[in-house]
Amino acid sequence: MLGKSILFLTLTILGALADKKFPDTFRFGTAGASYQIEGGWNEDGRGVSIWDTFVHTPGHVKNNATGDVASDSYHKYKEDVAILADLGVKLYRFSIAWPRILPDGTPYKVNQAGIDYYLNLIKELQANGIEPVITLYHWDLPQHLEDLGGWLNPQIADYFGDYARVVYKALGPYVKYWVTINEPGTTCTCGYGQGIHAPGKSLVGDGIYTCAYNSIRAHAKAYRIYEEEFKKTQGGKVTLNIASSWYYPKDNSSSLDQLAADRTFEFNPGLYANPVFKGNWPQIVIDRVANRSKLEGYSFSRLPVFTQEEIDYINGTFDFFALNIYTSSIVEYTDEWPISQPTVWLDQGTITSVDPSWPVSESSWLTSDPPGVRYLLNYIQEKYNPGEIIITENGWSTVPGELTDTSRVAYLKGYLSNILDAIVDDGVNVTGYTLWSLLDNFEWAEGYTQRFGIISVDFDDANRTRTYKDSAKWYKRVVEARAIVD
Ligand code: GBH
Repeated sequence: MLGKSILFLTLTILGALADKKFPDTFRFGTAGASYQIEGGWNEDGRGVSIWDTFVHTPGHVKNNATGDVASDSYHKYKEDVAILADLGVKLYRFSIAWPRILPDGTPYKVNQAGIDYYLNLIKELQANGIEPVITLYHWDLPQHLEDLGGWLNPQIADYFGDYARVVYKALGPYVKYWVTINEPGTTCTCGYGQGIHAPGKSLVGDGIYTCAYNSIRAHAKAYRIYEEEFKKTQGGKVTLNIASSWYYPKDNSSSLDQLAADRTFEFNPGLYANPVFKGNWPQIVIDRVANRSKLEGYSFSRLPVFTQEEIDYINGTFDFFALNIYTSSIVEYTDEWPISQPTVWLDQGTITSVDPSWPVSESSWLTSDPPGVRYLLNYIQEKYNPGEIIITENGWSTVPGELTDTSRVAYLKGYLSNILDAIVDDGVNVTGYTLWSLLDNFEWAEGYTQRFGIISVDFDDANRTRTYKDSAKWYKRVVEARAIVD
């Protein structure tokens, strides 16, 4: 009798699970980025980017791999779109290579061949009922602009604005979703802080903040240009995207750990989200950097000060929240670190770790904690009230050649079902999800040692043959059912 009722209960719960559907307002998709997939690095008038320079200098990337050919999507985009169509997805997020459009980054010379490539890609997508979500900047800065100081040069905001205008003009009639800058936090931390990404600068005490300041100003410029010159006729939406983990306090009952978790949020996603969604840097960041700068002997704060005019110009430059979420982190309070060589991590002043029970991917930084995404979505909705949230990246890395990618399916199943709960049970307005990534691709400093694709790419084959992994077959069924399937 008991056995029967348990069976009945189980079936009822399973039935309810299968009934839980992603609403019509929600669209599935996949994502990628120009330098990671295109190749064709010196074809048809494309200029040189900081990643070309970085990878062509030995010692920067595992096995000295390059994106010269990458997944060859510059030539194989039609095949890629056919895969997207087969998967049944409705969104495809890709980025524009700035030096393909403006070879040296400046608008005096527009490379029509570059524009045509993206026009053709968009045409192919739309013929298959797939909507483009376009990132203007996913890290391939024209080398000429880096020679001028890159993201440390305040004028980068004007250069970026001019570039954005050229792209809006050429592609805007066909595009409704724009992301200005992909994860400025990663550019600033990895490119101008740790030096592990192009342009390879290690400026951990101040360069990261200068880069953050200029990235936010550049984003705002591109947003305002769209708003003033294109929005009325093109009717699209613009935002920047922000990578965030979910931050748990180490001890739930410790208010100091809770304080530390909040502070870690503000020093990472908050540094970029606050100026755009609320106005100015997070106060806790302003206070802490000013205080430590003073103790270090500075007469000013290492965190650049926004003028009131800048605060007003930047505040509100979003039409939705674009979130990249991969993992969670556990945060512990600690006493103030002693004064020594300044770094943003000393400014933050917390201890972070991961739970040993969380599955670890091929990339050691990436562990799986599915409930984290539900907490984070609720937190973002509440804190920033963005109206609409699109998850522009979420994914998992496995070893090269693995087609039976059980760990990726487990990861995606966990994250997607928590996203579904956030939408259905908590009422968070998530309208899209572009899984990272469609294809195996050039994973930055890791080269080709880690594979994020749901489609495998054979990088030893000149043809860059594409093969479905189990996760792609699974995702296709999810998209079709609009529900979590086994
Ligand atoms: C995304 O960043 C990127 O937008 C995308 O291009 C990339 O392919 C994808 O992730 C997968 O990595 O080496 O320990 O210092 C996600 C945020 C920030 C996570 C940099 C990895 C380096 C960690 N990433 N971080 S470590």
